[in-house]
Amino acid sequence: MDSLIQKNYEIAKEMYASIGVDTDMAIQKLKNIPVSLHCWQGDDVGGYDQEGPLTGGIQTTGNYPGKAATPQELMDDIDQAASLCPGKKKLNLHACYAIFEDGEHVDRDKLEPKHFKKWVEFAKSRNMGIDFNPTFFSHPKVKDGLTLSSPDEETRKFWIEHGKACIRISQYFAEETGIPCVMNIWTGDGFKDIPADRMGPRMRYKESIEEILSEPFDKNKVKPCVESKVFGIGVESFTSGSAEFALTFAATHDGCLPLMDNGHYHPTEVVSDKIPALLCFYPEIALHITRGVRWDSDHAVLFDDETKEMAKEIVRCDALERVYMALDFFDASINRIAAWAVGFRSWQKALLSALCTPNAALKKLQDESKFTELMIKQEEMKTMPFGAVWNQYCKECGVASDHDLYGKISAYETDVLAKR
Ligand SMILES: [Mn+2]
Repeated sequence: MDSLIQKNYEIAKEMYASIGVDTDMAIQKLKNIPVSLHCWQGDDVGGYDQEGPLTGGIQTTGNYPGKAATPQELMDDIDQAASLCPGKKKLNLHACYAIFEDGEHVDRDKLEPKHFKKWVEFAKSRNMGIDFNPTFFSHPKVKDGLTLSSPDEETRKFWIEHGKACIRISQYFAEETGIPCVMNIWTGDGFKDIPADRMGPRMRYKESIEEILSEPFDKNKVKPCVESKVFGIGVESFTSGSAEFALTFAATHDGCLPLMDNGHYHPTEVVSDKIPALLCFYPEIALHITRGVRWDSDHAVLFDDETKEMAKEIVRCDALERVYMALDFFDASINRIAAWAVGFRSWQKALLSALCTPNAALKKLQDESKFTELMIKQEEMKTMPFGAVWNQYCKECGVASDHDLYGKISAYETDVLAKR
């Protein structure tokens, strides 16, 4: 198989060279681009700090056996998933994944770096940076579906303190790993039915985030983001953190980045088109890469047209250093390791495919209004031997080919997951 991959790659390399693409360079480049792997695919967004249901208008569907039930199981599963993913990884944690020891337990407003020490050890020994997310859901102090935009002062205060604690923890992650920590603020705050006041909750949300960001931090180490959402389950009519709210907040607050999750827009909107629009104004932006099916269903990312288009925009805008890329999905209806691996690999494929595209030549055709030629050239790209380049990349990274992926996942399921 190895010699077949090599032979195929040599031919593919020549074919790409004929259209001005250096596939060796594309492969080398992709090896150093970090993509954040989200811990919450492994246990259906469960976490360890409370026993209640998943709230915040999000839902994990399915009950595939073998879910990670402890921090150790989750770490083992992340290791297994990472071993199947080519390329550079970062670890993405939610605050609800705090690891308490010796019977200690603190509420979310009192979280400290020490509660994430084990995760830091895990990440450091694997040369991974850490991204972080305050958890503004799945908690008894979410009052009537509201947190940072609640009219109840005590509720709002609690969640502000949680946000501030998370800034301190993010700074700790950056200092320990030597890699900046992207800290994303998202709440499911909103209303099921038509509100009588839309501005009130948004003003409170704005002031709450401002209070969180008043916690001192080093802007080179902590990258706070605001993530918007159009609706959630039980939050169909209004969200405090709408697209306009989040974008404008980031635009008007120094050091704050907008974060776009491609499951968080009306189904016919595409984030690929929003990426270059934001890059005209923001020095840096952040992404949550997912696959929504009719709604924010958080299916595992596939190598589909919109995924490819998003990667193309990042690459052809020469913005790989300006876009923080993280995965965000949770499918419990399939093997969770497979969900992670297929999702991560699909995004890697999309990036590699974008790096194997003669972007400058295609742009030139557009600028010269040669639209017939542009259409034909863009169609030609679709049948180039990309699979051969992908197989070579996986081989160089020492991970399974697509052909061997299921066997590896199946073996881990038999040896580990089935015994839980
Ligand atoms: Mn998201």
